[in-house]
Amino acid sequence: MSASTSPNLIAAVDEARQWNRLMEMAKLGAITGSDGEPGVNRACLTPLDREARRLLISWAEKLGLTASVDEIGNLFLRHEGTEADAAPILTGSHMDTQPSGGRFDGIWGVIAGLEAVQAIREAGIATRRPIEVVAWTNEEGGRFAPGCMGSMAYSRLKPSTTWDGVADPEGITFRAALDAHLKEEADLPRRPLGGKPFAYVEAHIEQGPRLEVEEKDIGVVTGIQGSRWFIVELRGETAHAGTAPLSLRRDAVQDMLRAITALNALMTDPTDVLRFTVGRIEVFPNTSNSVADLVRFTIDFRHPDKELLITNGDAIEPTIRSAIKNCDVTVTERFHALPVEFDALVTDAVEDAAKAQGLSSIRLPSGAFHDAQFMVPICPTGMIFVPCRKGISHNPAEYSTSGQLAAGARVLAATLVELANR
Ligand code: HGY
Ligand code: MN
Ligand code: MN
Repeated sequence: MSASTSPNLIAAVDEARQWNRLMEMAKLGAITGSDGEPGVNRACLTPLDREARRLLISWAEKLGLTASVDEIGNLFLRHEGTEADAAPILTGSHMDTQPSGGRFDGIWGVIAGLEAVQAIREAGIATRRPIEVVAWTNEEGGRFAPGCMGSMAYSRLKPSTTWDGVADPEGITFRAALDAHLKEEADLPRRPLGGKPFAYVEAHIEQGPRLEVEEKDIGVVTGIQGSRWFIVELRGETAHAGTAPLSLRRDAVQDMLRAITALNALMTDPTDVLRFTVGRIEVFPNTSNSVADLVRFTIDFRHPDKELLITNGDAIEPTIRSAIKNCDVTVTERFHALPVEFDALVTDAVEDAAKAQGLSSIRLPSGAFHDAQFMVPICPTGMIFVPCRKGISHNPAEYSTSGQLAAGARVLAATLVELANR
């Protein structure tokens, strides 16, 4: 029997401890959804975010893990292996949430990483490679767009200064928020940006309905679909709602409607695979009796097929330009993540771990993006999904049971041991 299937490893994963930590974390930014469900609003680089990180560090340091932070705020909690300079196994996810977020998206992957490492240590299992639990900066892209800034910088896809000028709705720039954050965490050891992990495994709730519908315990994630984000700005002319003739108006709201109607036609997909969302609209001056002279709206476009992601994504700007009548328009792409396939080294290890523990599993792609998307170019990468109720996420009603989450943490623990001894 290999260490990764040892019963004392599986038994050392503590369902209640993991659940209690999740519920502790959920108090930091707790909100109540419209249907009374307990959710979380904990934006990145805020005092709440730092409070959550300190709580995580306190649990990790009690275990003997060492904390460090890189220049974009990614937080690492390191478990030493028998070979200190062997390439580490990385596991983790994000701690920031959507404004109307749930108690499990992202944070479970970080807590599961800690739970898995604690179980490995309590089971007395030596791993050749170090294991690092990571909490990535700004995965959600809610406060500062786009998402995945921490993992994009870590994997050297983009310099960590790329987003310095991005401002949040209050006008605070990412750079200002990050500098304040790093100052507050100046007591934590600083580590250079980047690294060369041997493998990366991320545990996450599915955020879709398949595992629940098909009554499967574990999702062996095969890859992630592509995502492209755009911001569209329409500039017209404000005027009096009671006196300005419609024929003379340069109404930014009317042109926005023309643009979105044309985009809906472009993005029509009878197979319902394509994802197209206008999630945020800003209107200025935003009064009922003045014509809008500025509208800013976001586009979140996703598809698993690279060609279609490119062609339809590239058609967005020309489609808008030909649909509008009176405004000037700028279309800026803010996020461009191509579809990725995960590495068999990790997907097979996940599937074998589930099988060895008598857990049912299916292979499936992820509709949501994750930091794992940006780890693919630098090391073998994979993900573990657990079911979530009705596939609901980015919503306070997001829910997975402590048993489902414990099963995920057990598969993660076994996968980490397997990879750490490769
Ligand atoms: O938007 C996403 O796919 C991720 O959940 N942040
Ligand atoms: Mn997530
Ligand atoms: Mn999310």
